[in-house]
Amino acid sequence: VEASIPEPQRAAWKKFQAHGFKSKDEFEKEVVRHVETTLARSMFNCDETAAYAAASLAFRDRLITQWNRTQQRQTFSDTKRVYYLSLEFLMGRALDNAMLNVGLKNARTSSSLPLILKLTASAEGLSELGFRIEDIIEQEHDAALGNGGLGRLAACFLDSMASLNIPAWGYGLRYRYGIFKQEIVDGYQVEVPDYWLDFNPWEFPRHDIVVDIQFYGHVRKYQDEAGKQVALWEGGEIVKAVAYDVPIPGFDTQATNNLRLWSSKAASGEFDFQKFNSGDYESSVADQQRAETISAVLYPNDNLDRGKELRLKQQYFWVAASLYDIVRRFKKSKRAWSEFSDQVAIQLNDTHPTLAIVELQRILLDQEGLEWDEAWTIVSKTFGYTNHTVLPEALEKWSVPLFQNLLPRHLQIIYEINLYFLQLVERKFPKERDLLGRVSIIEESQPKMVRMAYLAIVGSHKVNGVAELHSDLIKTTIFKDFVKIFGPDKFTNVTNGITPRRWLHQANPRLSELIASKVGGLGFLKDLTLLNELEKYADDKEFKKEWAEIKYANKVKLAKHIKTTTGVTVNPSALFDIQVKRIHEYKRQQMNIFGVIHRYLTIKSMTAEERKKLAPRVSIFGGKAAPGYWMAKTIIHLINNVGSVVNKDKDVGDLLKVIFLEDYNVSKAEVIIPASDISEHISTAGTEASGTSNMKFVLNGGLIIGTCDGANIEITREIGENNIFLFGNLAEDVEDLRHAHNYGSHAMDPDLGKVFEEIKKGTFGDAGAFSALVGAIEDHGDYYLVSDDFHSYIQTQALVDEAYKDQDEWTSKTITSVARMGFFSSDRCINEYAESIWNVEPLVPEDEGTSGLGK
Ligand code: GL9
Repeated sequence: VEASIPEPQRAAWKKFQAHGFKSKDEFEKEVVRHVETTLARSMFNCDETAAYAAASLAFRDRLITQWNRTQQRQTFSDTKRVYYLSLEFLMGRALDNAMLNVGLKNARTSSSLPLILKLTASAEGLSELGFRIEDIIEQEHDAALGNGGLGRLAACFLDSMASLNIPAWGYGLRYRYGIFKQEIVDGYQVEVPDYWLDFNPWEFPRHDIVVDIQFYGHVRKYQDEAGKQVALWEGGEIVKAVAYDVPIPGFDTQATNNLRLWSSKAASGEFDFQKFNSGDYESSVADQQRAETISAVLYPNDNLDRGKELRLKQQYFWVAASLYDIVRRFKKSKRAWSEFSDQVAIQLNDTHPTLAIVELQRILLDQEGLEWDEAWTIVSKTFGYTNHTVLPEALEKWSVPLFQNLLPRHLQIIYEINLYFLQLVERKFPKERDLLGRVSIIEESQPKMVRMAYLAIVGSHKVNGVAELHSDLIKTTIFKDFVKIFGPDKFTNVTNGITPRRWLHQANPRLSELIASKVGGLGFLKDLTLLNELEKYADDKEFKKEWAEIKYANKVKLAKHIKTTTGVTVNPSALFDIQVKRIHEYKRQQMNIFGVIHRYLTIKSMTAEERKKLAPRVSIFGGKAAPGYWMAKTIIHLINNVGSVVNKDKDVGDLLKVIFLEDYNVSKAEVIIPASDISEHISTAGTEASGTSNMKFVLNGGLIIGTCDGANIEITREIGENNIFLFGNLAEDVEDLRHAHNYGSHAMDPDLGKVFEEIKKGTFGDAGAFSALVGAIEDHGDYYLVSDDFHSYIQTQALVDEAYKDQDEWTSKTITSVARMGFFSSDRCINEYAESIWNVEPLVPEDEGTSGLGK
């Protein structure tokens, strides 16, 4: 309060406050100012990098004033806030998004035109200064602080929360190295560090917001004067958490939320001078480096828990700093502790932040002096937990000895939480002795383990899965006992969604504008269900022509990218078949490449006449394998080897090309997704919790081939069975099939058998390199049911070929599908969280409501 400007001086202040750009000139003026003053360059040495920097800084200045006002508004109105705790935020690029979201608000009228104008204005402004906006946008390095779907979902949620005016903060880690950059060398994946912070205009270091984080040490228990048992966590070491803020602008609103990322720093700040002066140079910097290691790297695993101590350190570091911040903010309101969960909702993105439950209980007990029950009531009303996988290898467990050493007080609290929980279970189900062992937060193994998902369930008021099938599966499999204990209402579903701003408007501007011309402007970007107006154009000749032209142009763009990055020429008229996602056996890229080999063998066996009838296809793959996931790396190797054989085979020509795109990431996805005809979402039924790229592909006018898994099921329900190519066994049959593989006879699919023979012959390079990949299916139980699904996969691909020959009908299907995709906006998703889990209301800025975009 002391820091605020006195009333009489505020008028002067307001007069000079920054606002959104009122005109193109104003934007240009700011770009030039940043080039000449901030960057200390001139028109004689302003390259694209400098132009990117200056344009970003110009928009950043605007963002930060919006950000400040949003924060003030939230503080004054004293409303409930949401805190989204995620170890991953896969943001991608920010400039394009900032250009879309930063307002020329005052210039708005009652049509959606100003929005389009605004973008044209930025583009024209840059062009007047001698730059192409596309090239400037390309200069930005992706913020790749995530692995895949889980991290990108968090980024979409931030966009939706800001756009819906929900007072929300993201909390994460500011990794010095994001997900590694992938290079393909001689067909193999090579990992290169992603040093992305060289120049990052989108973050604001807050050197005044620093939190001390404690590790190791011991717990001393004693009775205070009043006779109360007190626990003191003492000793150990301190690391500092420094806040970096990233503004998150909403679309068509002034609201700008905050993403706070923590960076670790040695407590002393500098290296130890005493050690330095006494000649101990090495250890003087060692402490500093050890502290900075905590936020140095993102763990590159997808759907896998590795249980490394540094990872647990990261988790506690981030959770403790975030909770300190949240509690400090709450305490400023001077409310009673009993009102905490009326003011604060914390969402746990997977089990990674589960320690937050324990940390809040510790703060309330040890620092604020609340009684256990009072504290626990507050804690368990505050948290919600989202589960993102049923794969057993991904469910986090931490060894008790590791915990004991690193976080001794937290381990005590976990034991106590478990004790009270097990007592409750025993009271409810006195006869079921086995149940206690099954649901205990502590697994009685050697060594004992803390089961983080169980802790998250016990400490949260709601648990949700991310698609209908997935939410049903967690209730009937991994968390079955907990449904019995807490009742079914604690468990719910929120089907994932994607932001249409990035995944339609930014990635596919021409399609977005064509849609806007038919559905009454860009309002569909705020209410995606408005897309259903498109359905009446599914048979409109003129519209279909434009629609198909845009798809073709997007394919030409991708073909150029393929040419420059791989040297291979592909025909944009061929069917583009795309599978881009993390490489994982459960996602079954191996089935796709086996299918490609089958296609190749078929082509080779045909006469020239027969070949003429075939539909040409380009099979495109992309995705990273975790560096330690050998089988996934073998799949990448096979794809590349098949490509190098097929792509130069004269018999094949344009009929088949096989491409592996290096270093798949968010900005590449924005080019790849709009260019697809068909995309593959072919996980073993019951393994892909939701998938979100399936939604992106359909929204961009591509059809999908997929299994009855994750959100594919709901996509089918929305767009209709005729508009999707479904195949394969159902989730309910998987267990029996696996059992039969292991205990019955397991006959290989004959077509797959031929594919394997060819691999073993050495057609695609040294057969030994692929023996484990083939062996996993032939000899080791085929856990992912590749052989079981292969026949129906091949048959369904043949249906795709047939359907693609009727271009007219194909185009109609894609239009109908897009028209029916309204449900999959992350706005819908966030509204569901807000209503059924967080109980928060939007806080609409007073000067809003003039855009004419509605809703
Ligand atoms: C994932 C699931 O595998 C996906 O099916 C789901 O769409 C996303 C978002 O809910 O979550 N769970 C998971 O661990 N990952 C997912 O993508 N992997 C990572 O991205 C680390």
